[in-house]
Amino acid sequence: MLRLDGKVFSLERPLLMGILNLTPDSFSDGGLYLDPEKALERAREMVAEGADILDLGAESTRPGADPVPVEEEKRRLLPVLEAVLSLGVPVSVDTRKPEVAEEALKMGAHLLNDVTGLWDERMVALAARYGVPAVVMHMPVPDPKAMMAHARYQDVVAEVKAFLKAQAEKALGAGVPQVVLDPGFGFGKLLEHNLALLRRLDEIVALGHPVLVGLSRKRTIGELTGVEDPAQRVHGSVAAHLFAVLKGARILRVHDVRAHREALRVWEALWG
Ligand code: HH2
Repeated sequence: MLRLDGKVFSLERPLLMGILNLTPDSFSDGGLYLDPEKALERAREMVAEGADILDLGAESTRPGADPVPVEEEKRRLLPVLEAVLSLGVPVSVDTRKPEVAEEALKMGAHLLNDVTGLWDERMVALAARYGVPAVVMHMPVPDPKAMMAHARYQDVVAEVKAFLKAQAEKALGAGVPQVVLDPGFGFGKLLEHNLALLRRLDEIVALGHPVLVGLSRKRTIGELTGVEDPAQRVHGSVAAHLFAVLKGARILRVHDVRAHREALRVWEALWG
């Protein structure tokens, strides 16, 4: 189960985390939601389409992305966060900066999504102090600019699993109430690594924490389908995510909430 915002999600049914990128340069939707009005409209739409959680990010972490200064990230994020917190669904904040995370948690964000796997000890301390669960995601180095140069593994599943286990234990030992594990698809990983992680996702699920996957519109989907435009990669994304659910994933981080909600309805009817 997952406790968020005073609610308990049993995780018998997978949850959909709707992505809201408040950036000019995200790989699939950069610039669409820079205007706070448009961002709020999209947040409302995702809730209506069936999002269980909203994930707000104001810095692209695509391969090679330039870092965004703290003040700029806060300027993009905080006004929209305030409005989205009133929509009645749990809100996650996607940031790797403790200064941004602290402001967001003070305002009432319910989940900390740090793509660096809580590399900075201050992130662990913040999740513990504010009593919120944290997503522990794998990336080989905590730097989107440099990560693809580190896409070298002997056994990617074993290495990712060992990292997640160690970071989860550290966080829980420091008082973080719960962790969600994420293999970090595309973060310092090539197609072969992403496929191995998906095929053997059950090995990460076996660590005993809820598992989140984020393959939405990513390059892996483009490579498998031949679809160049990330915004058109919805069908491949749904297929990959349903496979992840079969392997035990319980949270899907997606741009296309409606398509995933419809797919999950069919899936759930079949599985009972
Ligand atoms: N992927 C992205 C960003 N945050 N967080 C988690 N936990 N897992 C992911 O796989 C993940 C993530 C990248 O996707 P997106 O936010 O659409 O793009 P960008 O980083 O360009 O804004």
